[in-house]
Amino acid sequence: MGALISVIWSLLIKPRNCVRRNLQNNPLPEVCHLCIEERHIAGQQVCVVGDVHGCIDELSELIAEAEKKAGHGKVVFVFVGDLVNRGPSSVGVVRKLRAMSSRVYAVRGNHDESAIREARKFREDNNYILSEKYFWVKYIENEDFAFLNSLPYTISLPSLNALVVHAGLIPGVDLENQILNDMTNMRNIVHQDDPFFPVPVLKGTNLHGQGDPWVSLWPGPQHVYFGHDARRGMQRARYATGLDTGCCHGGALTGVFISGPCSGEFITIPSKQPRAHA
Ligand SMILES: [Mn+2]
Repeated sequence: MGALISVIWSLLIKPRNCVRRNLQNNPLPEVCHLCIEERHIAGQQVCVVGDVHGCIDELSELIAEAEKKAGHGKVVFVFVGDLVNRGPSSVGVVRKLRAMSSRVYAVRGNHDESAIREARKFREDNNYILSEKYFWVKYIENEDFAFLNSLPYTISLPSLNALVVHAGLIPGVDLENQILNDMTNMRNIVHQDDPFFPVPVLKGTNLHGQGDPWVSLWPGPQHVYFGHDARRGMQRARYATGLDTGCCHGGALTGVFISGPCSGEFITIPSKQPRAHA
């Protein structure tokens, strides 16, 4: 019976969920869901870092602080995305992370996705008019562009039972069948009645006023580390940790160790950016 329901479910739901393109029409990365095996992080401590948004000084401080705790060259950093836009140096952040390549992983956020779109359009047509928010994409090199394009939608670390995504995930849906735009944008989940299915379908939304925080419905057992929700700020649920503490709005840049002797330790770098008006 379970198998039958699952087949019917996949026929009815999967074709709709299986969105193989993002809303920005960007090419998909070679790997949408990256898996970091235990051997890739052997002898290292993993530190997951919240939304950087071009805040290069705070990023440098956080990296230095993490290496002070765990040892120089002994930290693998995993970023929850939104590396760029808003802060003082998106190009600087991309270059710094590229320079640390073998010890840096990142998922893509909605700002990375839209920056890829703008960079792509500008590179196709140098007369393309960039809005002020994206002026910086004029200055990226081919390697910077390739770095942004390579960002996956999720990173899993099975040996740590951890999963990293920018915005959120719909419970009960395989990674391969998550909607790309949800993973970069959702904050809440709404329950939508579906005439073809006996129980309401869960849908992601980025609107704060609708539905429930997705974290409140995430059942584990994987622990999800995410960003994208500066308004809710630090979120610490049993199976999810939200790390967007609004660095670009004058808050802080937050990182947390998820392995090794420093496991569970947070690093908080106060922002140097002006406090945003509410
Ligand atoms: Mn975001």
